[in-house]
Amino acid sequence: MDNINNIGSNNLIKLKLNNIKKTEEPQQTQKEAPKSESGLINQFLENQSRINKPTVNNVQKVTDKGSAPANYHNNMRQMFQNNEVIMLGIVPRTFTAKDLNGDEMIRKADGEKCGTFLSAIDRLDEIKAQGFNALHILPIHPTGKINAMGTAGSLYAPEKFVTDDGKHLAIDPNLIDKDDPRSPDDQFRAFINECHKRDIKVMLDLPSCASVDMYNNHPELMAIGRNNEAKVPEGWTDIRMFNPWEDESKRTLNKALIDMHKNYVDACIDLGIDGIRSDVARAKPTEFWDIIIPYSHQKDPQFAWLGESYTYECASPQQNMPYDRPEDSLRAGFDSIYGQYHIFHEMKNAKEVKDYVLENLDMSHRLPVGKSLIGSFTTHDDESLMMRGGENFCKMVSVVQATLPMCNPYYLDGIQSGDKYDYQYGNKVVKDADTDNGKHFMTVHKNKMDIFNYSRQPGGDAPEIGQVMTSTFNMRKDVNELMRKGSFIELNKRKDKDDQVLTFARHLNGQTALVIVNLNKNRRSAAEIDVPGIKEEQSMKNLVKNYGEKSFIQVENNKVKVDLGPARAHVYLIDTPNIETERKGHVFVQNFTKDIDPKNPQYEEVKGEHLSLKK
Ligand SMILES: [Ca+2]
Repeated sequence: MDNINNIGSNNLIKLKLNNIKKTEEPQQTQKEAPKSESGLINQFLENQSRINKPTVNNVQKVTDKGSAPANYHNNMRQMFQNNEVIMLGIVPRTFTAKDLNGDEMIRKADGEKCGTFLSAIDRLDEIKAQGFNALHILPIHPTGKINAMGTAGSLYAPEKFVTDDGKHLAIDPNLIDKDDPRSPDDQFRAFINECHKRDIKVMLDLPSCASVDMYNNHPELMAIGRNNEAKVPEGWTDIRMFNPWEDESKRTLNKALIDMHKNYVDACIDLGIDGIRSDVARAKPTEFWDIIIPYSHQKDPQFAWLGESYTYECASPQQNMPYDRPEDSLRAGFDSIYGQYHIFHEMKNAKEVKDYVLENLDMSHRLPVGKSLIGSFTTHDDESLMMRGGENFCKMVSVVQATLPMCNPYYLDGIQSGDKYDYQYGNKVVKDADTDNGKHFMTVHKNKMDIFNYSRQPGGDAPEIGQVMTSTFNMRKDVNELMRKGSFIELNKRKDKDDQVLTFARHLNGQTALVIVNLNKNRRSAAEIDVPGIKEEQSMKNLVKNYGEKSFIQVENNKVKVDLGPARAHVYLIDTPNIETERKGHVFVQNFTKDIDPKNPQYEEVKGEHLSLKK
């Protein structure tokens, strides 16, 4: 644990507080050797031994690398239903890119290589040791060259989705190692197999639109406006909308587009892919997903679906793009959606965060069991979390997304060490490019992960973010199902006039975690929190790694007084077995029990013994 006090000795608050013996480890004699601690230590040692151990591949014959794992079976849907997914978003062409001259771009002329499926295997032990159990692989298709963004073309402007015979995924040739005799399918499959050997699930990104090249080659798939014009999603000149309809007035679907997506699903399942992340799910109607998702389940009942669907996207309508309907997406078969955590940094106070959590829990009771969100705090469509509050803010978000109900933690590669996605080549003109835009312009979106160019491997210079992150993942394992299935309990607080202290408890089977977060990135925040049942002398086990400016936490009977460092977040295991009874009316649960027919959703209040729903 990092208990270094960073506050200067002239800090009067600190001196005053020190005088009354407050500490970050709440006062307690560490008399018991808590099981949780030994669990954490064991996990740490296990991780270390995993890192230090020569990888299995070193002693295997070369040909074993990429071989199929024994007895693998997909359970990714179930993982979403249990909030078990811990996901990392990666771009294969940058994931292991080798930038030799430090200009952050990859140029073949400089002897540099972008990442391939086979080279990506080299980072899987690192990803596993960090605690991830699933990858979101951003699109892997060859990119269109007409109107292309960047020198490599946008990942979301595919030239094709499947090969011309419809039997295989169309794979970007840059991701294939030309010195390896295996076919593109077999190289991708080797990577997937190596993920599965490490219990890492593989979810592939299905783009929502086509490149201009594809639009020209496949008019039967494409949306055409009243005046015979292409439909272009606002702000994206390099892509074109598909036409999901044969006849929209009769709600009959475009068979050619359905067939292409069925082929896509078949090819994914054939490769061993565990699920699909559907880009801009609302670009197709729910009737479309109502066919494609059940189709996938005929072949693999555990094939998982993550929809890029937001709660309030309709607040900012986009030309040529239908409104977002997250509940309908979940009803149509998506297991999980993005939700709204990408605007977490704009939420002004604890009430806004809590209201959003309760809104989702409430929604879950109108849906089949176990529908969830991912912790979409930073995705490739957003600025780096580093720009939204810096290193300690990233760490705070790690703790928040590991403790919120209904939330499967999600990271974008590079955030683990604080990548600002600030590329020195950004928006400059270069001489050589794969694209046909005539400008060779290295488009980047400021402080967003580069999805347009051959770019360096993601990563920053703040590795401590990853340490805090991994400690939160270990915590989730260590407290069994508490963070995944426990109730969410609102707590009363006082003396926090700007409402900057987000605090709640999670409870399951007699086990309680107390979560205390200072949402303020720049200032300390203090509060008195009512925690019914907590005792002055009781043990409070710190569950996540400390960081940043020190907090002071004092436990009294039924009360915890806190003075928190900027962006500090704490999680303590406490002994309050009756907290749900004592907070009756303020206890909320996700729907894990009542399966609601998605075709005939009816809201019914759940009247559990100690549970109540927000009305
Ligand atoms: Ca370079």
